Amino acid sequence: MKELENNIKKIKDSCLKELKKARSLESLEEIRVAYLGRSGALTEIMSTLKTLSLEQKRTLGPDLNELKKQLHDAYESRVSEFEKKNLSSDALFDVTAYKPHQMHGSLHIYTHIIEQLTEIFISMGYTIADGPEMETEYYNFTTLNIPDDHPARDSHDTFWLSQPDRLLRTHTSSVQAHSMEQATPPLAIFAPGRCYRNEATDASHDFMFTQGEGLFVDTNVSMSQLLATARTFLQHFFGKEDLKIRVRPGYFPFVEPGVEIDGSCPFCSDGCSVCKHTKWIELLGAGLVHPNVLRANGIDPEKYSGFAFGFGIERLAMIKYGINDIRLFHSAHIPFLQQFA
Ligand code: FA5
Repeated sequence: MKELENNIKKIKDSCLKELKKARSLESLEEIRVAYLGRSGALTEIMSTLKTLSLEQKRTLGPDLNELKKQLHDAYESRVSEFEKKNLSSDALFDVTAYKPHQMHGSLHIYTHIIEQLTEIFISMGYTIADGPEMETEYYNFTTLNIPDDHPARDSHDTFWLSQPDRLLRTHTSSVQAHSMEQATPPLAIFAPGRCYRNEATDASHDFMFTQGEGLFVDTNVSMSQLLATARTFLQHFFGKEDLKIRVRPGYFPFVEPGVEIDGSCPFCSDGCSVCKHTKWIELLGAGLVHPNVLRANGIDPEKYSGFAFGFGIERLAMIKYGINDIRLFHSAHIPFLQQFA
């Protein structure tokens, strides 16, 4: 009898303790089954009552019934605590709540600019091309008539990767060879994309920036076609029909002759701060595709010729929108970005 009473006390204490410690409705249910369920500890003890004497039954019977009720009440009260808690967290979530100054996401200026550029080139019959940002020396330099020992390699401040013969492309001119490999002339591609140079950053230089590259290869391609294309593109981009261009000699190993193309300042006719009072702004590097580049990509330079041009996309956007620091582009500076929403 004494042992039975001890067991009953143990069951009571451990059940109440476990109910108190329970952290979920699931564990409460497990405790209920373990003590009050059909083969639970308390139920089993109750079933031994029948083996006791009448007098013992009279003493223990009501006690066990009282304990059963007590444990059941303790269980119910913990369940309702959990239910209340869940209800109150649901109540905090009001799907109809309206937050008056909610911030809206918007397209990034890169997306806007690249869309503008691609639309212009598509309207001129160009295809949009893409190439890898992690390049080989071959596509970034060698096939572009920049052999191993060429000094132009130094001017590109290359990020070399730890994998052999892998680098982050320094310009989108690397897409030229990929495109020529995939198609036979005539071909007209425009390739916008990210480039990397291991340079100190300042208001007009970044270590990561974007360029746009144009390439046109056909029979009898001439400098006048290049200039007409450049002018048409710049007039559309700046929304200025009377924008003029001027050409200066320039050197890029993959074009011959090479030129730098300036545009007349889209904001003034007699000098302003944008053009540094010169009335002209440097906009594109360009030229006729070097015969070595055509040859390296399986195109006969006796039969075909081409032109190529390239420019910094941020620099064009900075001129168009009066942005004074290139680092703002990937600064995640919300007030800056919202201006282009
Ligand atoms: C080139 O990269 C040539 N591939 C362009 C080209 C293509 C010439 C086809 C001829 C024919 P350059 O190194 O000058 O050229 O870079 C072109 C433009 O990229 C620059 O005028 C500038 O607008 C932009 N650019 C270059 N370096 C940076 C930099 N660190 N940060 C931001 N923009 C840059």
